[in-house]
Amino acid sequence: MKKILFLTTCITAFLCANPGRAQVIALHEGANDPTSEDVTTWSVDGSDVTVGPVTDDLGTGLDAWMINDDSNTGELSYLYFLSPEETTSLQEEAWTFSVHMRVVNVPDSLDSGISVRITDGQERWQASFGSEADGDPRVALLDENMSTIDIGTFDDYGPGYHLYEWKRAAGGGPVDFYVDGEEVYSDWTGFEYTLGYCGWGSGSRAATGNANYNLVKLEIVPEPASVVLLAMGLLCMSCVSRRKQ
Ligand SMILES: [Ca+2]
Ligand SMILES: [Ca+2]
Repeated sequence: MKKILFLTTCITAFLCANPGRAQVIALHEGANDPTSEDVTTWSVDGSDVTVGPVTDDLGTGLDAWMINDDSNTGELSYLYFLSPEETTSLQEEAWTFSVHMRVVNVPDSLDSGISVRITDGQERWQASFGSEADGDPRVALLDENMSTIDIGTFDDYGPGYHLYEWKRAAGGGPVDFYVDGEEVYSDWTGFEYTLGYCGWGSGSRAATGNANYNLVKLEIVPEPASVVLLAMGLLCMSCVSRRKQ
């Protein structure tokens, strides 16, 4: 029984010290050039778009990487292609894809001039961004038929940086979409797609858009539930064992 109690104590202590240990799969940070970052080397897809570092953007203290598609001929995105193991992880485990960015032009028509997408080799969840005249962001998600989902407006959100998050629970299923920590669209089914990757930038030659990306991060977020259940089970066993003595 002492061994079980010791194990339970160790697991509980570990959980307290490591709540939800995450595994980062892809990362862009600040004004780093995406083609030469520490964690992830992003590949460039496209051309004829102005890109470059931005420091202390609007005096916010935030650094970013600018992707300014201002032509009807150019398009450029940064892509990270998942390994087979990472693709399987995205299909089976819980993950979050986070993008902290601002739409620069006001207003900016809502189209694929600013496009962010994530796929798990089976489904693709794609969002496009624009802005209203007063700077509030505009967001469009594509459904399983590649039609635009109306997720409402973001009045009073204002110009500047916002955190957009794609969150999926373990075991597959739909994605929930968050803006600044608030769940704004639930049970999002993406469209069928067989390549595993995440990408951000301009996804259209015809469309235009300018965005500054402070953060792009894809991470596996282990759900602590299974470990908690194990700890609880061990705790129960130790209690039963104690009663028997
Ligand atoms: Ca374009
Ligand atoms: Ca646009």
